[in-house]
Amino acid sequence: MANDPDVVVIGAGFAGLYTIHRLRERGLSVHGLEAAEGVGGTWYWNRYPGARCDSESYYYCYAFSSELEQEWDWSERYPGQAEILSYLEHVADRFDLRRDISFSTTVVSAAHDGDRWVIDTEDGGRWTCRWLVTAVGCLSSANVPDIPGLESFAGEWHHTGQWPHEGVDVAGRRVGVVGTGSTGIQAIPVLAESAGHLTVFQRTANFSIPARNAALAPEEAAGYKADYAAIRELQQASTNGHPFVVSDVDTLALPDDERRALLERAWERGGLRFRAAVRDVLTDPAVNEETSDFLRVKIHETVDDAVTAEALTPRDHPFATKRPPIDTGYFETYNRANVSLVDVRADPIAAITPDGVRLTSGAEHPLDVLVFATGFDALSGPLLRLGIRGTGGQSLADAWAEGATTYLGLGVAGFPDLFTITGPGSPSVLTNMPTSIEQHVDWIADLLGHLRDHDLEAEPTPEAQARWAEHVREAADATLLPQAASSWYLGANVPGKPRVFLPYAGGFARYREMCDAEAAAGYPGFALRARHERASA
Ligand code: NA7
Repeated sequence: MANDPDVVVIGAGFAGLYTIHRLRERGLSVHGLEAAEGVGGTWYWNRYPGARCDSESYYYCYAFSSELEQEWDWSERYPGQAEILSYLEHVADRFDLRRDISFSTTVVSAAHDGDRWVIDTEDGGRWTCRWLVTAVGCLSSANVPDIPGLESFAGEWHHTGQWPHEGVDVAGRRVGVVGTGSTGIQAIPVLAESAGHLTVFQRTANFSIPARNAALAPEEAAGYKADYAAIRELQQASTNGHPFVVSDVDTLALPDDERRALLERAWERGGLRFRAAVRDVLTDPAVNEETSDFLRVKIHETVDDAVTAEALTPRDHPFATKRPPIDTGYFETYNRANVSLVDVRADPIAAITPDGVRLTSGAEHPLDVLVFATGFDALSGPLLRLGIRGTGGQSLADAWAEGATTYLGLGVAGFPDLFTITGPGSPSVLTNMPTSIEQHVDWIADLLGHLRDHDLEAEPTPEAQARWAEHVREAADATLLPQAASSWYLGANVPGKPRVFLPYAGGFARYREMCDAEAAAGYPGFALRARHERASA
């Protein structure tokens, strides 16, 4: 039947593309709905200057096809946005995925009618399916601050996650950037190179580690290709889905000079491996404080002006309790004559005027271009805007009024036959995303196979969901992560959003084992009902 596949998958980024491929292999009919004009998800939208992945290219990619691993050549240690987008376009073509995707198709509602999902799209289309899989990403709902007067701004403004395809001409112009998360830290050095003047509006000073990005030498790339079996094994056994192990050295037991040398070596190596080099950095306050201090000194050594250096030095949260950015020349950028820093925690933005930004003190900052690097309504935001309604017409927004809860991050009680790839309560943003995505999609594919073979529908039980929510909270509380009051992990960046720690902090390998155990035990956390029972009820 037209517009009635077995499965509708929303989104055509890393998650949606693999879902289509994997479910087809399972013999299911599947169709993708994608708001963008092309594939790519995050890498379709985030085209801001400097957009780059913080995972290394040789493992920020799919593992499901060894042919794909061997044929694709990455050019840099950290892949840039355009290169990742080309990779995903290649995957879409190579596995002939586009024929089952409707592009420029935005979902406005998805309701379970007791037997099937009915999905309506903005262009008036309607799709029905037995199983609905969301592949909408964790960071796809842009958070544009509600600042009075924005509509009056005479210049141009953009959120980094909705960057114009044709680019933005900043040459010689007065540019303002609001936000110093991973995105701002990537964009600021690149914008500073061509802007006439760049003003950074910083609310929270951030730690950042040098990425040490470089071209990937052919012999290094060949080495990874030869070693993929071992690399993938390491990823599967890891805490964060990265192919490196967390150090087992007890840093506090080391003499001062050796401890210092360990941190210096990690700093020189750079990237997210820095965190893995320091055991217990996220669980032991003393280890964290030592590491945070090391990084604070680095900022003061890098930034010439002492007042600016201190303003850039984070003192309100332990290192890595907010997502730790990695950078190329971020702190150095503040030594340029055309860059200035404004502390908007001390003097908050009061309004946007036709000319620029006005602070609470009355200070004016005239601008031609205003860039919001202000992040996303993370994890739950992309799901809530789909207008999902489950049993009895209950909306997902109502179900999550006190905060997003799921079972394993994969499904929600009251929403039968809905599966959420990298949903709230899964390791997701604390891991290398393609690794978590493949694990989720494979698990969902197995469950759908089981449901099809036995003509069942599935929905998490409220009890299993409550237990999982408690476990997610405990896993976060066992770390220092909840100490960052302004973290988007907690929903703190979006006014009015319930404060619930959203990702699962218990580690990827442990999580994968729990998912496998759930499947091996016959899915005890799910109510599995014969479909005819509901139909005749
Ligand atoms: P983030 O990490 O949420 O960073 C957003 C930044 O914007 C952060 O510095 C915020 O300060 C700041 N912000 C947000 N709203 C405001 C307002 N109203 N006024 C001033 N400053 C504001 O988003 P990113 O895009 O950088 O990174 C998201 C993830 O994408 C990243 O971690 C990677 O996983 C990829 P705050 O810290 O909230 O005080």
